[in-house]
Amino acid sequence: MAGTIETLRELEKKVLWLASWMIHNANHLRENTDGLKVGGHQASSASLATIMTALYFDVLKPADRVAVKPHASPIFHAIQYLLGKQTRERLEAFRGYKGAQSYPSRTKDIDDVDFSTGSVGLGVAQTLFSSLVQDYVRMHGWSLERPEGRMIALVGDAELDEGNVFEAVLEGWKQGLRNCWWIIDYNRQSLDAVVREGLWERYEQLFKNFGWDVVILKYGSLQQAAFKEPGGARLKAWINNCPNSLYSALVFAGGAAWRKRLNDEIGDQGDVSRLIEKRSDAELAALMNNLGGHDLRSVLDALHSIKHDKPTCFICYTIKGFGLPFAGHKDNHSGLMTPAQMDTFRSANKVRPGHEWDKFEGLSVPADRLQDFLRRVPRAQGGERQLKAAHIAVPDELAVTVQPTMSTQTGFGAILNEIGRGNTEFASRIVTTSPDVTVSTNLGPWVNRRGLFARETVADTFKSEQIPSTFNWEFSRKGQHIELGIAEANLFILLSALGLSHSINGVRLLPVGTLYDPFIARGLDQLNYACYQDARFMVVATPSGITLAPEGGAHQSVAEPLIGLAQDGLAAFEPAYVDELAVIMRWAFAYIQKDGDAAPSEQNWLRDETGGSVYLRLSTRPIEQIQRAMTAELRQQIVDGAYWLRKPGPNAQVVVAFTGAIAPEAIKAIGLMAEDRRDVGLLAVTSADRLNAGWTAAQRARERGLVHARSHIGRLLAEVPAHCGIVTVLDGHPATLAWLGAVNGHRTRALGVEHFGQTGALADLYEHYGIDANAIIAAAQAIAPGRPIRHLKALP
Ligand SMILES: Cc1ncc(C[n+]2csc(CCOP(=O)(O)OP(=O)(O)O)c2C)c(N)n1
Ligand SMILES: [Mg+2]
Repeated sequence: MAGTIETLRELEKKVLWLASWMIHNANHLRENTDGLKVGGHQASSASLATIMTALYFDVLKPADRVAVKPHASPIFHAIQYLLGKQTRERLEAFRGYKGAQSYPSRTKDIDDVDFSTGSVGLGVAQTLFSSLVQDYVRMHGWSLERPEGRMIALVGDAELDEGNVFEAVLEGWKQGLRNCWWIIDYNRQSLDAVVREGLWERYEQLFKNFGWDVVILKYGSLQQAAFKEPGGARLKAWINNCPNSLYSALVFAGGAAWRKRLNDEIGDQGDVSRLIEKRSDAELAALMNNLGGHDLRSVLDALHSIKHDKPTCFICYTIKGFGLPFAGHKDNHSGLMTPAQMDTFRSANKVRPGHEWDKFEGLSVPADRLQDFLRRVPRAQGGERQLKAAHIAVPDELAVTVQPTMSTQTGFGAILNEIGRGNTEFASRIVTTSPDVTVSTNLGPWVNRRGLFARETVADTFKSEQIPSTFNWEFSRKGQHIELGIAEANLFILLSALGLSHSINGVRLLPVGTLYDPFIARGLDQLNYACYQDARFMVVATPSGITLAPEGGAHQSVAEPLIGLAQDGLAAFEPAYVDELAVIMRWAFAYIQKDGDAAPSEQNWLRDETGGSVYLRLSTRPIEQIQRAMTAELRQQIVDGAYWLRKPGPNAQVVVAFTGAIAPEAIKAIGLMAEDRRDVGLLAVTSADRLNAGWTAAQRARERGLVHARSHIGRLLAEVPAHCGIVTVLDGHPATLAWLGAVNGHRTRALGVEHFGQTGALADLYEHYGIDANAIIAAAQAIAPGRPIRHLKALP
C-alpha cells in the first residue's frame, strides 16, 4: 500500500499537470483561426484531481460506471491518456475539431466515457436511473454472470441547484435505489461566486431523509494531525466557523495572509499560537488547504470504507483551483493560467520544455514501475466498456384490429395489448414507463398483462379486497412497467438509462415511455441529453395539440412538431390512422436497435442504418379509419414520411398536405373543392421529420456528386404540376410543413396553430385557428385562384 499511495500521489500530480497543460495548449499555443476564446476549466478540474485519481487508478472496478462533472473533462481525458485509452493528438486538439471533447461525450469521445455530461445535473440523475435499470435487468434474470456495478456521479456542488437532481432523489427513494454514489466536489464555488453557508448540512439532512448514507470528508490528514496538537481544537473550531468566502479568499491570498488572519483572531490563545508559529508560511498554507477532498489517503479510506449497497453521498471539501495560482479566487471559473504562471507551474512539476506531453516526465517513481502500475489498474481490466447486445427480433407485422372509427391513442394501447398477449422474447424486452399518466395514455391494458416492476412484490389491494377496478396494479420483480411520479425530467432520464442498457448492461431493452405531448417541454433538456448520448427508446406523446379541445391551452401542444423536426437522434412521426401507427411502431422497434455509422448512399438518404430513438405524436380524437390492404410499398412510404391518399392529376391546381388528427378536415376540404376543381391531390404526411431529413440529405448528396440522389418527398412532388399550389395543415406549428414548397418551388400556404390554445369544441377551435376545411379551401383559393369556390364561407 505504501508503494501504491506514493505512486498514486505521483499520478495525481501528473493528472493535474496534463489537464492544465491541455487547456493551456488549446488557449495559448495552438493556432487560433477564429479569434474565439477556446476555454476549458483549469480551476474546476483541479478541484477533482485527487478524487478522480483515487477513483480511476484504484477504487473503480470494471463494472462501475461514472458520470464525470462536465467541466472536469480535462482530468478525465488526462487519466484516460495515462491508461492508454486517449491519444496525444486528441489531447492537443482538446476543444478543437476531432479533439477530446470539452465535456465527456459517449458518442464523440473515444476514451470510454460511461455517461455523457454537459448540462449540469443530468449526468447526476443518469447514474441514479442507471442503477435502477441495472436492478431491473438483473431481476428479470439477465446479465447475472456480470458483477453488479456502482453507478457513480462526480457532482459539482452548484449542480445541486438543479431541480432535476432532487426529482431523481425522490424517485430513487420510492424505487429502492442501491449501488449509487454521488461524490460532491464541495468547493463552495459556483460559476459566479461563493455559495451560501452551511449547504452541507442541508445536503446531509436531505440525503439522510431519503435513506442515503452520507460521508463527510472535511479535513485532510495534515489537519487531522494538527488538531491533535495542543491548540488543535481551537484551530478546528476556527475552521468550522470560518465563512466560505473568507476561507476561499485566504486560500487565494496564501500563507502570510493565513498567518495574519489566524493571529488576529485566535493568535493570543497560547497553544494555538505555537501551532501556527512553528509552521512556515508555505507549511501553514499547506495545512489550511489540506481539505479532505485533496488528501489522497482520506479519499481512498472513505471510498474503500463503503461495504454496503445503500446509496451513498460523499460531501468532499475541496478548493476550486487547488494547486494553481488562482486557487480559491471567486472569479476563477474560467480563469486560465498566464504563460508566465504556466512556466512556474511547469518548473514545479519538473517538466522540461518540449516534454509537456510525456506521460512520466518529472515524476519520482521510475517509468517502468508506473507503467506496470497502470497496466494493473482494476478498472482497466474489464475489456470493452461499451458493450454489445444481440438484436431482438421484431415480428414482421404488429397486429391490431382497426375499428371503423378510432384514435391513434386507442390504437397504441391496442397494439401494445396485442404484443402483451404473446409469450415472445420481443414482448419480454419491452419495458414501459410513464410519469403518472399510464392510464390516460392508454398503457393500462399492457400493464394489466405484464404488471408493474418493483423490487418488492406488492399486491393490488383493490383486487384483494374484491373492489372492481379496470386496472390490475400489482408490483413484482417480473413486472414490465416502471411507474414514475409526475416528473417528466425523470421520465426522460429513465428512458436514457433504459435506452443505454444494451451498452451499459449488455442487455437490450425496448423502452417505451408515454406522456402528454405538451409536457415534453418539461423534460426537454433531458430528452435532448438522452438523444445526445444515443440512448434508444420510443416516446409516445399523447394526447396532443388543440385537438385536445376541452382541456384548454395549458394542455394543448403547439411547438412540439417542430421539436420533432429539429431534435437530432429522434425520428418523429404523427400518423393519422391506426394502420399507419402499427407500421411505424413495428419499424420503430427495429430502428431503436440499429447501430453503425453508415455513410449516406444512393439507397440510404435517411441513414436508417444508424438508428435512433422515435417520437410518436398521437391523438385522442376518434376519426374514421380507412379500410385498406397494407402493401409493401405503402408501408415503406409511411415510414419514409408521406404517401398520396389521392394522387393529383395532370391538371391539378391544388394539393393539400396534412399531418395527423386533422385528416378529416383535409379530406372534407378536398371533397368540397373537387366540385369546382379537377384532380386535387391529398398528401398524407406521416413524418415531416423523416421527409425533411431525406430531402436535405438528398440535396447534400447531389452537391457531393451523387447525381441520381432523390428524396422521397422529391419523388412525390415531382408528380405535382409546377403551377399547382400546396396547402399544408396540421394541429401544430405551421412551419413544420411550410418547407414543402421549397422542394420543387411550388407556391405554398402553411396552415397550423401559432398561438396558445383555449377551451372549446373541436369545430370552434379548428375554425378559430384556421385549420378547418373552410380555412383550407380559402388558402387554396388564395394561392391557386381558379373558379370561385362555392363552399367558401367568410373566415372568422
Ligand atoms: C444546465 C446548465 N446551466 C448552466 C451551465 C453553465 N455552468 C457550467 S459550470 C457552472 C457552475 C458549476 O459550479 P459547480 O457545479 O460548483 O462546479 P465547479 O466549477 O465549482 O467545480 C455553470 C453555471 C451548464 N453547464 N449547464
Ligand atoms: Mg463548485
